[in-house]
Amino acid sequence: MSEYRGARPSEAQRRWQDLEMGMFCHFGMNTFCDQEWGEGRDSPERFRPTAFDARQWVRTAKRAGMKYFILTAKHHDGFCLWPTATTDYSVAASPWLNGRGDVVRACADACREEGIGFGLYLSPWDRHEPKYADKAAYDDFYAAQLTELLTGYGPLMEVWFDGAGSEGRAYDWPRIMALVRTHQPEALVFNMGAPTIRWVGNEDGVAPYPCWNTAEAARLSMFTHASAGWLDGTPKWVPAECDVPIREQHWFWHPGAEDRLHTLEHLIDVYYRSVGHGCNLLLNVAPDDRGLLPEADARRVLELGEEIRRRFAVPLAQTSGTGRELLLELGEETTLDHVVLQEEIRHGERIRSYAIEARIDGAWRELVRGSAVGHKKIDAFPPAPASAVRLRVLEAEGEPIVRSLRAYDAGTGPVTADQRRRI
Ligand code: FUL
Repeated sequence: MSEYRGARPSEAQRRWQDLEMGMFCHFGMNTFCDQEWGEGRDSPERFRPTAFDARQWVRTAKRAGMKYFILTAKHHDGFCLWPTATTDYSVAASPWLNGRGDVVRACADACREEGIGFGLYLSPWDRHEPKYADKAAYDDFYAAQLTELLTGYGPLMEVWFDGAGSEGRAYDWPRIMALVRTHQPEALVFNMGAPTIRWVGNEDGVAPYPCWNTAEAARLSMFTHASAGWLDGTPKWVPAECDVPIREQHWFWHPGAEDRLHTLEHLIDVYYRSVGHGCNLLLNVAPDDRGLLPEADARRVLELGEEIRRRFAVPLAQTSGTGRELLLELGEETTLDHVVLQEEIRHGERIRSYAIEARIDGAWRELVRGSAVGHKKIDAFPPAPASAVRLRVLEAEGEPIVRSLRAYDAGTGPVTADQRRRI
């Protein structure tokens, strides 16, 4: 058998991959101006949430099964959600709490109380700051902002660098990465600089299949096919994160746009094609101008969590093991419609192709075939009455090490040909 020579995750990456689902939270000046990309000219006067409650955001995330929460501390419009010393374009200049509020602090506290991970998004592109035109001056400015965030709010689990608007612009990445390493060595770095996680390449929340954890590059933004500039020719373990807003193409809240709220069915499909393809899902649920998650959005994300639990909390049976074949006896013949596979990724992603078979009336029948497993692969198929399930690894690099093979009867009914194609 060949030896596994591929990449392996760091401890921090492994922990992050186990989190599987996070909530993205776009909140800021845009929330009050019915826009997605402010130009940085809206007055801080407009930032006035009337019932701000970050606990409601974070509790909802937690109840929905999200294990981390990422806030836009500064979006492209340059408005800072914390009272920064770097600019007066921040919450400190707003009427909210007489300028004494701090959205970043409120979210950090709520995440700590609820016991979920906290991450921050700090847009490199800044449409407000005049220094943006002067590369060296802006690099200092950005480093100062990042330092405030890295040092003032406790442990950060992820730092999100958004490439949008930065196409063709160079920042001082060695300095930025040194700051992250010094102040938050455990934080995962999203897609720019020296990333430890990568963008999946679309804003639909879905990963292609296979989506290997090992990659050399990722797309920088929706506005270019260029990679983020970290391509150095060496394949690395950089798992993908799939981000998507719960309202179609609205990262920020807009009045009267409830009709864009994705259906539960759509979100479940997104889950299968993100987490079910071994990636993390970062689902954006945007607070409204009261500073609360809208009731309908909160309800929908809770329904999603509930449905995921309903389908996958209790397996019919499970096993783990090494080698090319793994048998899972189900005892009595029972109906199954899903198999969930996980590799022990601390040893890398070794499986290259596999088949899942079911013992039906004493004979083995193939249910599905796949390639990548990695952190997780969810396979759904038409309900089959079986007395056992068998994993057959068809191709592998090194000895396959399966963390778990689980069979489920999720009662989802027949799977359409279209769903099968997309699995
Ligand atoms: C994009 C941004 O331009 C959007 O406004 C949003 O923040 C999304 C997550 O990333 O690149």
